[in-house]
Amino acid sequence: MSSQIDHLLNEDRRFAPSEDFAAAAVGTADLYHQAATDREGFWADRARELLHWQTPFTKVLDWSNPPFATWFEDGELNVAYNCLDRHVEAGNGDRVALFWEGEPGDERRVTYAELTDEVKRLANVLTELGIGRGDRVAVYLPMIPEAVAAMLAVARVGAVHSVVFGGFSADSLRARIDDAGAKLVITADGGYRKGRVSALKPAVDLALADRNGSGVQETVEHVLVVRRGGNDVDWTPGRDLWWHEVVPAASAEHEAEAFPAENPLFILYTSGTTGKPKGILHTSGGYLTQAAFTNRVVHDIHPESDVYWCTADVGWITGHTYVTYGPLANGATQVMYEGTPDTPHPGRWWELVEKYGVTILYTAPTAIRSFMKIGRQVAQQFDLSSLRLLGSVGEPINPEAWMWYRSVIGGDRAPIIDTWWQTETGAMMISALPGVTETKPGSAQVPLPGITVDVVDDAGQEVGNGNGGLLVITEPWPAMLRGIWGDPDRFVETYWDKFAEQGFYFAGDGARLDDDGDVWLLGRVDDVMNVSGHRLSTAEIESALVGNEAVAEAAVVGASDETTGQAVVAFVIIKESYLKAHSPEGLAQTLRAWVGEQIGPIARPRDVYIVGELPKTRSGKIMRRLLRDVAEGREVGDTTTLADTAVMSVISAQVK
Ligand code: 6R9
Repeated sequence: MSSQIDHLLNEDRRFAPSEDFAAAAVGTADLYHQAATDREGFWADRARELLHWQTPFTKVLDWSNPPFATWFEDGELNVAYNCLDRHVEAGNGDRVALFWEGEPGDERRVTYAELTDEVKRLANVLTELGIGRGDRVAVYLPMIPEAVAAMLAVARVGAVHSVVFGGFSADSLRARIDDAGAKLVITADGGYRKGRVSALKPAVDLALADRNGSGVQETVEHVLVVRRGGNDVDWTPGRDLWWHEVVPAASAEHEAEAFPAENPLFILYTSGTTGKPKGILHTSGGYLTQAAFTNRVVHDIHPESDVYWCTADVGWITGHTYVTYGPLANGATQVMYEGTPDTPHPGRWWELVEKYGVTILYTAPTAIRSFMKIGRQVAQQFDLSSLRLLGSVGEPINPEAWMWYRSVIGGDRAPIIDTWWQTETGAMMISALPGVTETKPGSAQVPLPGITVDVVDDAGQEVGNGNGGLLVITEPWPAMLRGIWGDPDRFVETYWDKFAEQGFYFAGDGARLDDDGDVWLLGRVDDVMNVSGHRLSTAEIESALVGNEAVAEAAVVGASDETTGQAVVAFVIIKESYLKAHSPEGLAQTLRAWVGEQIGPIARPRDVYIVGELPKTRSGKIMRRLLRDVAEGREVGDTTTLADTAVMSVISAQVK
């Protein structure tokens, strides 16, 4: 990492916004001044200005019982009303909410009036199915308008959604359904991926397959199925319902009830340092305020004229905040694309930018790097001149990728915002304001107005400009997670115990402050990997590996990878009993596929190395640092704390 830091420190290119951009920008320097003078008052103003409250709040932040915060506690609102009805009531019902494009090229234009109508009908269906305030609904859908409608309808009736990424396996889905105790699953027969239909319903059927004797009480009563892929599906009468049969038949009259600001809005599972994913809990008023505010000022949304496109799947936090909630709360028009970037041809994204006249593009560094790899001529076949702002999220963006993005995609004209945040923070925390900040390639730069962060050492002391340490958030923020579903102790332990004395939130990221005090993110400091902008835990993949009959022990590391940022590399010890009865040939491939089936294709290791031993300390802790050296082809670092110092040369030889 030190060569990376040196490299970043030598980065002295600067890009100021153009005068025209700055003059028209929604976010102005004034916001920083307001927030610095009265932080809570600043957020209260944003909440009033950006949202409709059925009952206005009188309290802003309650931090009397840290780390459990409440924001706008005595206010009441309906999240779906804020994202839909009020735009229709304001006369913007004909505005396109979604320019949806299916992977095979089919298209749907969904206006605000149409989306509102669909959500009202679905809300009535949910009520008929017994879903009400506080009930959990799992959503397991492809990137189709129904995914957005499902989230909003669940929110509209005061229930809680748990969106599970469609690329996750039946096992992962089951774990999430069980943890949340979902009563309903909303899914599709299948969706298009890489040129063919990828089925979803069978995974739901498998997840809900008879669990008698498993000790798990089945909570799911119904499965609502969207027809998208047209693939054959099994059907459980009484449990399964077709969306196209029940939703259009339901009434389009639905009054949006007011719910308290702290009513839970969603649970979203993310990887932590243990094997069990954490259900991050978000609530309504504070979350929606910060989602709408950051989308408005960082993405510089002008709802009347912009065509915005966030390429994230709604299965991730970026899709929650910057596909569903932020842009719809702001009444923006957006593009939603079902498929993969290279199907049916490698220029598909750029074709969509040209076709819809996309003005704002928000995507991940891994995508930019893979476009870099195929060469600029692919993107340059399309007219990208509509783009006026580019965004990045999910992992550090290296200066080369930043410069390529700026010049090839942005025509050296569009500012780039590099936005740091997490599932837990709910919305952006550190980012330039595109009309204000002079940007630096590779740095996320400054906390947003109303957000306070710092970089500290292990003891919680400020490191000061020019130094590196751990990123912390020093004051509560409106969209902060309210807990981990069902596990308040883990919430405190994971994020707050490390700096309990100072009351800081520990983000799990390393960071450095440059001489101007700007923040440079340096990646995770825990056992969480970031593969193509997706968080994966080493422990989760290790536990999948040892679940295979052949594996005795496994250690997983994230090794740096040119395209995906990090790649999963596994070191496994095979059981002797297995080797007596089977040949080890092809086993590495089998184990790669196994992990893909257990967790999902994104977790499939790039490499599986079969080794005789793993490097352990005297207390039995696996030294992943040394394995990372091997995986990255470096000379192995200090081995003196190993119980057996010879083990690394054996492993290195076995890997070669
Ligand atoms: C939004 C999202 C969070 C982790 C986070 C950090 C990394 C996200 C980043 C970034 C550097 C950025 N991360 N944005 N690192 N620069 N602009 O990605 O949420 O999936 O929970 O991941 O991603 O390591 O801690 P999530």
